[in-house]
Amino acid sequence: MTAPILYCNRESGHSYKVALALRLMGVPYEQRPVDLNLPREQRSADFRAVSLFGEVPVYVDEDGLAVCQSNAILDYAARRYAKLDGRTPATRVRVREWLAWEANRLAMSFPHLRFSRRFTRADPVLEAWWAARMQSDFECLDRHLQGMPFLVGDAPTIADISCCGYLFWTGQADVDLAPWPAIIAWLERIRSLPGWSAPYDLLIASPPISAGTRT
Ligand SMILES: N[C@@H](CCC(=O)N[C@@H](CS)C(=O)NCC(=O)O)C(=O)O
Repeated sequence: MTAPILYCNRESGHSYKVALALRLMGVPYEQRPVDLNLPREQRSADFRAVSLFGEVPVYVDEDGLAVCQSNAILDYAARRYAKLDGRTPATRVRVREWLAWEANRLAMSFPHLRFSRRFTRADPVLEAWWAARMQSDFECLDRHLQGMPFLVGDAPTIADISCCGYLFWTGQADVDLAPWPAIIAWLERIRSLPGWSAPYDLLIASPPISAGTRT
């Protein structure tokens, strides 16, 4: 058995989700940065060998099993380490519903808007579409969090970790969270969890995103 490895990038909120979950679970592992400026076929051979889709994050566990896709990794880690999961079959189902929602909704709006505004500008029509979709996603999240400390009840789960992954970077996209106070309060609760660390404190240095890079 060897220490698990997380292939990641410092500007990737999907990588941050996994790094944060492992930190909160107390799982020791090694981070290996991936240069996202390079075409996929030029990325390191060890990364290409484990990355089914050519993207970060990829987690390689103690037994050498490689798991791709941030939410699949969160699901795997919650089961393997028996942490940050629902306590009953019904709540574990709720947790996975949020993972699927995040992948289809949240991950398709704000991360793209942030990448466009911070790194490589996309077509304004696309930006407008992401911004509109983000509004609707943030409204859904905010509505759900009103009167509920975490997405699935009283304790944090991988659902929270998945959905918060990019939201500590709203300032980078000039998005003000003021219209969504329940999200602000929820992020504050996540920040207060023992072991919480901000994205740039948790993820090791990677080659900076170059002008023109698209992900
Ligand atoms: N659905 C994937 C998305 C992963 C993703 O978009 N990764 C980006 C960085 S955040 C990436 O590796 N981009 C580089 C590339 O596609 O070549 C997940 O949840 O892990």
